[in-house]
Amino acid sequence: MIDVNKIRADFPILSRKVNGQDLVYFDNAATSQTPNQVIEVIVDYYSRLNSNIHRGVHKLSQEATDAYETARIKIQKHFNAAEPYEIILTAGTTESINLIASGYTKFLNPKDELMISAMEHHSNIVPWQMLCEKTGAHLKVIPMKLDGTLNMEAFDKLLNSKTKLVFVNHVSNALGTVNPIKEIINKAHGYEALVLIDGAQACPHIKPDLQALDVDFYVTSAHKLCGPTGVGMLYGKAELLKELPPYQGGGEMIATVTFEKTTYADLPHKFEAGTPNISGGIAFGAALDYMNSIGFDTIAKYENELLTYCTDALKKIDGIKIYGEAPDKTAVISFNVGEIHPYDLGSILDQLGIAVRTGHHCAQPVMDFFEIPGTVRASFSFYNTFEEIDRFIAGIQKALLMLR
Ligand code: C6P
Repeated sequence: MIDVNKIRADFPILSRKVNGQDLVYFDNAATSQTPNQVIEVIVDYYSRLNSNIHRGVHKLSQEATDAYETARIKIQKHFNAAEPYEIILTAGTTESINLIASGYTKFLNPKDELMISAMEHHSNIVPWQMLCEKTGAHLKVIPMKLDGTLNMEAFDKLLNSKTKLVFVNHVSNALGTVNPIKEIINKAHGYEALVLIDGAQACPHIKPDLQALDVDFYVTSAHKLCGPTGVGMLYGKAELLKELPPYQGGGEMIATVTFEKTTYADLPHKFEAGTPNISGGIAFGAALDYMNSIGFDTIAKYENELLTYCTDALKKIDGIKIYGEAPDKTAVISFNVGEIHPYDLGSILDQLGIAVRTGHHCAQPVMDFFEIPGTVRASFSFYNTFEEIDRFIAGIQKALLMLR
């Protein structure tokens, strides 16, 4: 059982007022809020440890390095990666994907095919289009169905011996659909294709076991799971990461440098050029500790209750259309009411202190599929309450009186 009042006390932002009202924060899929336990780690870092890592003989540098590398081990253990050096700390999901896309430039040719799904975030579309432009490889798209699930029969037909890489999100940010990634990975491996899973929207709700999944690459951002912005993870199987060239050149990623030749550092440092987001990495570890102290099963169960409660209430509203009704969904509801523009509804909700996201959610192909300009998206976290959903529903009713 979740003690939501106790949990809410950990999040200072949840007690602030917005437009004179108590904040209702339903934009968790864009970024989650940060508990004191994570904020304190960042303050502690700048108050006690601030120094550069992996470089200094002095005490501060050693302590900061220890804290950073301890965080890497926490991340490794959380995701059940085989080795800490399979965890590359990046600026987030977007950078992790670009790192892989840049690395595969030298391995692809015009005969090769890459595959994405129809429900990807732009971060898992554009880097692959850029890679295809550079290499002449072809990008294929796994279509989706009207309920917001992937068309797996079409996936089976698209897969072939030319398929080299498959990129699919674990959970769709626009629809909340949980995709059958284990099945996708197994089928792709049957054709010796590698799989990258975009876990940005899954990790706040699901604890993936990367070795059990046998996934080749898995990426996520700390800010979606109670951590800070500007830090995230690229997991890759060691043998795959070793054969990829570095993404950026600079300090920390080298073994030796002369004007004639540079040799590169071992994993993970080969992919971590320059001074990283040190406090962010340490706080990423603290955020995982925090979420694990509540427990991912507890989180998923409670969020699912919020999702069902809100979906049932929304369905009673005249003219509502919910996009994405997959049987397996995280706590995300995308919807429109009649012809009302999502921006208008979102703006009135904001006046009432209720934060939702409106627009295409960086997933324009999903909007094109449903032939709409955008949706209103409410996304819940384990610190949200049923009372907040009641206020949200009342807010929509009030907005409809003004807009209809
Ligand atoms: N989606 C949303 O409101 P970054 O910005 O690198 O931390 O994450 C990018 C990203 C990649 N994949 C998926 C599935 C995502 O949902 C996101 C971020 C936010 O839906 C902000 S656009």
